Amino acid sequence: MRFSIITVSDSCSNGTAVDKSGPLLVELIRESEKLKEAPQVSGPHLIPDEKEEIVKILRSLCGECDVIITTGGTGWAPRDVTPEATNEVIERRCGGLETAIHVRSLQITPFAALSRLSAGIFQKTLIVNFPGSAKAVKECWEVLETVVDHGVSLLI
Ligand code: MTE
Ligand code: CU1
Repeated sequence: MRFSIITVSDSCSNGTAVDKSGPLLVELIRESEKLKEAPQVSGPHLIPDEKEEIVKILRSLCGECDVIITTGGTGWAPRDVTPEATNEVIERRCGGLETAIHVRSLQITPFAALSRLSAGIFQKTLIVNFPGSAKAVKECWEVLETVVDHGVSLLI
């Protein structure tokens, strides 16, 4: 399975903060013991919180990977637009996956209610938004890693 990781963050993309979540997610995927086959992982690609830039990179990565995971930009701040960009690209919403992530996350923190994360399919590629913190990335990956092999096998 081919994964691409996108970190959506103004401060990380302009160099005023260091991206921790993107590299952590790459490592979690590479070291996953639940995936049936060794994954290929590209990224993290660093993108500012600009809807058109997010749409552009999502469209360009779709042809070349099975799963795109974004981290960041899912909250309530005015510049949090990752779900809107994702919704512009996807053809079919994966509401069950969104719910699974939310249910698990809410067992850990009530602040999970503040994420507007989206998940859906464009052609044969799954796109999933995770929140931006390293903690959230780890928790959300634990949900996705359990179902992603079976899910992606259905896309082909
Ligand atoms: N989900 C999980 N599993 N764990 C978390 O710590 N943090 C929440 C929420 N979802 C969190 C979580 C918080 S505090 C916010 S503000 C939102 O995700 C949005 O985060 P984002 O703007 O970085 O995407
Ligand atoms: Cu928060």
